[in-house]
Amino acid sequence: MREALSHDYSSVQAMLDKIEHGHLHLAVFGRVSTGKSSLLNALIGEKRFAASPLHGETRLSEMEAWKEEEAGGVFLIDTPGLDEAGGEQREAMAKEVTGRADLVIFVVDGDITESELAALKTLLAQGRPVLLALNKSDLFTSEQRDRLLTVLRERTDGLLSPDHIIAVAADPRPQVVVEIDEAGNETTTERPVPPDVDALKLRLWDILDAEGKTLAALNASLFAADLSDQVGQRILEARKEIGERLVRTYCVAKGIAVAFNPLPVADLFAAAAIDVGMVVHLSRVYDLPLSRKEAGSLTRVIVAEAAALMGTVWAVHLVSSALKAGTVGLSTVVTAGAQGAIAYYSTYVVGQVAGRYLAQGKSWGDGGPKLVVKQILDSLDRDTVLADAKREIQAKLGLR
Ligand SMILES: Nc1nc2c(ncn2[C@@H]2O[C@H](COP(=O)(O)OP(=O)(O)OP(=O)(O)O)[C@@H](O)[C@H]2O)c(=O)[nH]1
Ligand SMILES: [Mg+2]
Repeated sequence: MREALSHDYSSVQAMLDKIEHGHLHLAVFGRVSTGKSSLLNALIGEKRFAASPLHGETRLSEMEAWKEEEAGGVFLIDTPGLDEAGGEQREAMAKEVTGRADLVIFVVDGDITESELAALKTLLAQGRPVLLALNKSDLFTSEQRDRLLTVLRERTDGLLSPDHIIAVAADPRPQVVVEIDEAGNETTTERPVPPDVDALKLRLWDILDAEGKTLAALNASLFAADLSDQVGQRILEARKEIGERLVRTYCVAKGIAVAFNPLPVADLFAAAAIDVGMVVHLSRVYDLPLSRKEAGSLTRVIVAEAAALMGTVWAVHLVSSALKAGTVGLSTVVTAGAQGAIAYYSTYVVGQVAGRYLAQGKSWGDGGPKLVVKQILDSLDRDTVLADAKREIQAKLGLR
């Protein structure tokens, strides 16, 4: 049983390690001046790579040392623009880039040329996923853009799946606003237009998901920004799913620890330590790390609110603790099982409430902790959770 539990713990640990230290390498590739450097900047929301209207901004001389920047566990690789000439060098570059990257974004700013198509084939031949980004889409009308996308999809038919071809605007031209005041004076101002790379990010996430690389991507800064958009929603769902798995692992561990701990006082003690450990881990899943002390205070707040709201269950817990202390033999086993299930339930509640608090960006919302705890308790079917608890604990014990 101990081994089975420690196995669960180490798989949780491995999951967290991947979230924290998992590395992802993402490269851009394409003709000169299509906006490769700009696209990387747009993805991470920071100007890390030099971009300019001059052709060949990212120089060929940098080829040996391609510019690589780390941004929260994701490594972005900027490459010099391809020339129309130089087929051999292009081949070599394409091979090298796929050797280093988990995923390549091929950037074009119009129809794809024969030499670009050749380079794309070389990239694909290395077996790495490739996305084709049609950049500078702000320079086209929506009809032109759609027509270009269709042409690109036709030309890459059989090479790329149509949904791997996406229109973006890494660095759109500012909007020119002309204002005329009462006196008839004209003033023109330029209003910056934000980059449009969300569709690309969504597709990136899908590919990483399909490759089993979402854990490594979870805290990568290109997915961490702006939780209000569609991408953020997907990331949040992934966090919730992982959080749920983590909470269940802790619930079983606590159920068993409590069921087998001979001293009721120690039961409650061990129980609290397990809950706090769970909250610390959960906070890392949400990339909002809490110290043990902070996790301890959070757990205390939740337990206090929950205890106030579900007095009877806690009473049962305590009664059962008392029973266990005062009797020996068979009754210990019987009450221990029930107690374990209740311990599981209480940890489940703590996990759900802490998860909600973290998912809301470390906030209780307007109703405070009381309302969140109440909503969680109302949403949980106690009998189902208790039945899950018994089944999962028994399954674990059966492994002995
Ligand atoms: N209108 C428009 N211009 C863009 C967009 N993205 C990039 N540009 C411009 O295109 C020019 C080239 O951008 P870079 O990011 O330097 O292109 P690059 O592919 O890295 O160029 P090299 O490193 O020289 O191969 C710059 O002037 C950018 O401002 C876009 O979405 N719309
Ligand atoms: Mg560049």
